[in-house]
Amino acid sequence: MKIKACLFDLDGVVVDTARYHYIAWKKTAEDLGFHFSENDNERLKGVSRMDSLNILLDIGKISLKQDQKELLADKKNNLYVSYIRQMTPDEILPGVIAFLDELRDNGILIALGSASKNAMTILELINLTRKFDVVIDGNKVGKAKPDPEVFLKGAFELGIDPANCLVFEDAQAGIDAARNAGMHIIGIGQAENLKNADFIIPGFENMNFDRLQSLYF
Ligand code: B16
Ligand code: MG
Repeated sequence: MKIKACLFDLDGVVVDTARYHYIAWKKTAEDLGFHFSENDNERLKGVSRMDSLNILLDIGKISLKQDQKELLADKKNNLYVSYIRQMTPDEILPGVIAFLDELRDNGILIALGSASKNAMTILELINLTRKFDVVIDGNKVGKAKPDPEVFLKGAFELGIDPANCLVFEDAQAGIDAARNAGMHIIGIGQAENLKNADFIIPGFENMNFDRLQSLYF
């Protein structure tokens, strides 16, 4: 059997937290005196908090010292956390719960591999923590995607060879990270935005264990 574990990204795969990130970054940019568009926000998907701030400052053509950047990143995060505090299980993307349950019923191990330092808070709020055997988030890794660390740690903690792991990712940085980890990859979203995945699906509504078997087993 080729696939023994599935690793899920969080933002854009399990839930759509990108919109909360966007309003918090938009406010941060406006406080600095420039506009930050939804299109600009696409560049931040899957990217760590500090790397996101660096991209934002680059767009606004602003240069700041490290300590100022840390204060700004904290401020943005406080705003973001105030938004996600209202999240409920209704925000889990369609088909996700059924697919996770089917994987478990078929003996496939499940991990979360997210760049977010807020991943545990989000999983608790949407009542999904217990569906994951292992959670690797932004607090557990030193190197951001596209470095493979987040997924390699997940595979290691599950005790599964990376070659038997399948990653679900919505961001190019995450697909590159999974590829760098030597794993199989299904991209979530539009093919034109995602390069180098094995397959692309729009979401989990039509995804099930039979389809997975037909693709990989
Ligand atoms: P935080 P993922 C990523 O989540 C988001 O896509 C990205 O926009 C965000 O900057 C990053 O988490 C860090 O999030 O500020 O909460 O630590 O897609 O890797 O689940
Ligand atoms: Mg993502």
